[in-house]
Amino acid sequence: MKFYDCAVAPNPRRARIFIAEKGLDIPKVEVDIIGGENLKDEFLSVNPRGLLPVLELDDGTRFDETMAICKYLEDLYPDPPLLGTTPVERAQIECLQRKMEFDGMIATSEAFRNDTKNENFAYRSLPGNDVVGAIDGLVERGHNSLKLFYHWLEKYLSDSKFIAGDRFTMVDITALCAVDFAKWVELEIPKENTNSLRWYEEVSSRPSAQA
Ligand SMILES: N[C@@H](CCC(=O)N[C@@H](CS)C(=O)NCC(=O)O)C(=O)O
Repeated sequence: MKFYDCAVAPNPRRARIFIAEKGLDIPKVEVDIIGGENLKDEFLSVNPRGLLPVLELDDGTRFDETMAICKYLEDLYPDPPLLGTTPVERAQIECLQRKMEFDGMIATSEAFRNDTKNENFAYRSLPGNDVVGAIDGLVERGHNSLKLFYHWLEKYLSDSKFIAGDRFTMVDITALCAVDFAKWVELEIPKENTNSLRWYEEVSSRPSAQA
C-alpha cells in the first residue's frame, strides 16, 4: 500500500491519525498542496481531481476519500475499532462523524477558501483541480456554522469522555482535525466550553495526534 499525504492539510491528517491509531506503517508520498504539486500532471495521474489523501493498493486500486480509506482499513484491521463494533454503534458513529465533517471541516474550508485574502486558494473556492471562484458570503456562513459546531460539540461532550461515548473513535479524529483547522480562521473552542476544552487536551495528547 502507498498513502499520498500532505502534512499540513486536515483531511490527510484525519487518515494519518486513523492509520496511527491502528498501529499501521504505510509508506507515504508527500504532496505539497501549498506549492500546487497536487495540480501538476504527476499527481493528477494519481487523482484527476487533485485531492488528498489517496490510498493506493499494491494492485493499483486507489481510494480518494478519507472515509473510504478509513472504512477499508477498519475492515482489514478491526482492532482497535474506530468505526463502531455493532450495527447500531456503526450507524451512530456515522451520524456523528458526518456532523463533525460538515459542521467543522467544511465550515472552516468555506470560511478559509472564500476569503480573498488567501489568494492562493480563493480562485479555487472548492478544493482540488476544479476552478470555482470565491463567494464572499460564504466566509460569514462558514464562521456562523463553526459557532454551531462548537455549540454542538460541547453538548455531545457534556456527559461522555469522547464524542460518541467512552471510547475514542473516528468522530473524535474528525472533530480534532476540524478544531485545529478552525485555527486557520481564528475560531478556537470558546473559553466557557469546558467539556470541549477537557476533551481537546485529552485527544491532542494522544501520540496519533502528532502523526
Ligand atoms: N472529501 C474529501 C476532501 C479532500 C480534500 O478536500 N482535501 C484537501 C486537503 S484537506 C485537498 O486535497 N485540497 C487540495 C487543494 O486545495 O488544491 C476527503 O475527505 O478526502
